[in-house]
Amino acid sequence: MAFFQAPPQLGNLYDDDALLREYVSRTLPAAMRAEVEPEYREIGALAGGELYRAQLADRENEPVLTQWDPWGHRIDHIEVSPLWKRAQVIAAERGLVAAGYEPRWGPHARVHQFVLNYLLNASLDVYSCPLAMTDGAARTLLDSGNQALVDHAVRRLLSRDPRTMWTSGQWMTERTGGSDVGQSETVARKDAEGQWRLYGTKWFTSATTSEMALTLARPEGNPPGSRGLALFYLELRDDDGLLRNIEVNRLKDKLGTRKVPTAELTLAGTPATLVAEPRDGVRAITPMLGLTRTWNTVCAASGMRRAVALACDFARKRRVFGEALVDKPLHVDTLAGMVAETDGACLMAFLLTEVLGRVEHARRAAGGGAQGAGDSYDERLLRALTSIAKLTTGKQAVAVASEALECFGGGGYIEDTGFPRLLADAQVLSIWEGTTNVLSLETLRALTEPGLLEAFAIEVHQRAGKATDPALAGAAQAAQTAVDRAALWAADAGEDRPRLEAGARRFAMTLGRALELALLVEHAAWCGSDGHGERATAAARRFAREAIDLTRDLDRAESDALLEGAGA
Ligand code: MFK
Repeated sequence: MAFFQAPPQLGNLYDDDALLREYVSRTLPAAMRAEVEPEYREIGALAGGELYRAQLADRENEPVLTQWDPWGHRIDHIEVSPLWKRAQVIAAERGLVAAGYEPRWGPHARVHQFVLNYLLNASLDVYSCPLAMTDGAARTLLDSGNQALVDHAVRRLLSRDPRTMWTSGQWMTERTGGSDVGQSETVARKDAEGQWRLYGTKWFTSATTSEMALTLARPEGNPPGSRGLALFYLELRDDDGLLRNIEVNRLKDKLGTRKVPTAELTLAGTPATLVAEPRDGVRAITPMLGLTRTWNTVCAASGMRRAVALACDFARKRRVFGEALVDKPLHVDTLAGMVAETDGACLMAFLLTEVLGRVEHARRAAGGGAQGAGDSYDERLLRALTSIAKLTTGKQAVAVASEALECFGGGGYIEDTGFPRLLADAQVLSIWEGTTNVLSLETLRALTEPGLLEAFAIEVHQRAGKATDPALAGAAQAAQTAVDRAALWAADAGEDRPRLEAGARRFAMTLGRALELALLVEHAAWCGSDGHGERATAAARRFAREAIDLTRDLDRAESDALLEGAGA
């Protein structure tokens, strides 16, 4: 009988995720757990079964832009994939954004929201993109103090009714680029009625099917640079459903995230509302940056878990050289490294959601917006942690997805298995919402505040210090030594800006990996005290064997020589 390879399958994504179940037990109060776990289990079954099958069946459906109707009218209609339409309904009904704002679970609201998203994300074809921006827009408007816009838009962004829920875009990137946003060329001008109108081109506008967007433009006469930009709110369509002086030039032909209708737009007098001051728009949109980077981190962890789950199931089914792959020592070694990286990324992602939840809960308790906040340790930690978590997990996600493709052999390189998408979709995670290098520099900036780096180091020491099992001692020590060396390097570099910048990525990545290792040790210590720590201890020990401390200075003259030889 001819041979046919059985493809890997997914089970219940909650029941099969030992780390997530342990994390939920460790972190959420028992009464809350009793209520939310049935939903996690239900969603785990949906995401690993019906939605995963729908995703494979939907593989070739991509968004389609129709610019003209049969009678010559410009319509710029974008039709999204069937799974995206379903995702829109699931997102509202499951509260994939709303759950983060509902006061019921107090400081745990964000953890709850992101457990839901972690479970669903990899089965919803990057619908996380509009959801992340929707979340970011809600936070930005709430922090802006613009009550009229809060009343008008935020309740729609946070609706649990698919008929009324809005999503939001975030339009920042122009032809001038997505990193140095201060170069933006879009101009804001008031018309005769005093209505602001925007003129310019937005080069990457993800999820152009959203109802509203937050965007940056320079009010005429303002100075150049980011201070002269202002933050604007706009609604894309009028009451007849027609775009308001917006032309969709084309959809972007991207490596991955193919289901996301990322477009290039011309704003030709688009009516818009000023969100806050007619300047300092970059500062005003930073809550959006924080939220989309948090989503990026959770989605990186979720994508890694998906890659590992498929690779592990494949290893059980695939037989080579007389044995299942899962019995081959070298393959086991490869998979184990992937699992340890994934566990570290997951704990980092959920730590970020914990801190975010605590910060927002404290703000709510203090009566609302961002004003008056910013002083607590959590608040100051959050900014640095957001960058460190995003840049660390973005790189891990690409590495694990790439390794997973290799685990499938040739099948990993064939589009209709669905596997190549794991890598193509992971690759964006280190590019959008701040590249690794931009976030490394942002980490330096966020940690220049007096005492914050020391506090970060204490955080790593305390978490790693929870290990009492001698089996964890080496891992704990590796985390503590790495963070200490990173802190020493920063102190030694002092005000030497070129040295700081050249080493910023190695510095930030060391902080990220040291914290992940400390979290793995802390988690293993908790699991051990609960009597089942073998798996978690193995994850910490395995992670510790990979590079944690990357801090070092490299010779600038040597780097220059290398670039010269390469034509730079
Ligand atoms: C699905 C489709 C996929 C398509 C492929 C993707 C292609 C790429 C798509 C994109 O391009 S997505 C857009 C991604 N872009 C970003 O995330 C922005 C990246 N750049 C940065 O993050 C820069 O650091 C930043 C734009 C913020 C630098 O801006 P500026 O012009 O140098 O301003 P500045 O002075 O650094 O910051 C302004 C204020 O914001 C300062 O506060 P003050 O006014 O009080 O001094 C900063 O401290 C504050 N700030 C900056 N970053 C912050 C922050 N505050 C809190 N958190 C932060 N992260």
